[in-house]
Amino acid sequence: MRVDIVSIFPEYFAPLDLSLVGRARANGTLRLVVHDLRTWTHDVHRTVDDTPYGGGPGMVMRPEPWGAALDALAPPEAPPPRLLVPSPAGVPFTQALAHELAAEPRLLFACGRYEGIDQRVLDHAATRMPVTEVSLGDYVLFGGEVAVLVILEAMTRLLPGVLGNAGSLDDESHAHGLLEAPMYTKPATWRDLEVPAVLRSGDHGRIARWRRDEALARTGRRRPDMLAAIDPGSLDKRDVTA
Ligand code: 6GU
Repeated sequence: MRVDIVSIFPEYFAPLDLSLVGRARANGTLRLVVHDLRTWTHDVHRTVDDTPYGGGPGMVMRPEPWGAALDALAPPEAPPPRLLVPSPAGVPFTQALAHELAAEPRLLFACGRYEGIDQRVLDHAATRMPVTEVSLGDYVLFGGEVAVLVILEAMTRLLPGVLGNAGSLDDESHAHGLLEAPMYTKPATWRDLEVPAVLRSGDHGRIARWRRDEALARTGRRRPDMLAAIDPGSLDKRDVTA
């Protein structure tokens, strides 16, 4: 997959050289290029923002540098990328959206700062390519850079060949609309705390049943919204949701 990122803080993306995202880049699974928005400014101050029409606090990103950046990175004659714009006003980022993005051939992230990007940039881009404004959750960040790190990490681990044990995608939290059951490793006793005996029983049927019950109970306690959204047809009669 090819990914371009445009930001006024390209240094924010240094962590993308580390860990499994770094390995996906090194082996070519993920072709990622970070661009400085100020490349597309032409004044001596390399201005990217201005005061909002209609008044109000803060600054808005001017359309000209963004227009030039998108023209350069998504030229009208080439197959368009999917444009992602992190914003607290976007649609919620979910595991389902991460799967969607992992299946795209090309993504382009436009990181806004301040009060956001002049809306005409997104309206114009939408005449050329699919545009999705995406939010991490109900809180406000200074800008989209950290959101892009989060989105890329969630997406990269879904790319074919990135996870050594692809089975780990199967049980994890959010894979089936439930939170994952607690996990344990050796030693069996630590500071007088025991690993649940069922997990040491070798009885794979009982273990699966225990994990399913724990996942349901934990989801009910922590995320009643997720439990309420489960298709009742996906529950079986042994499922207890206490
Ligand atoms: Cl994607 N961007 C910003 N600036 N703030 C956010 C966000 C994104 N998601 C939650 N808060």
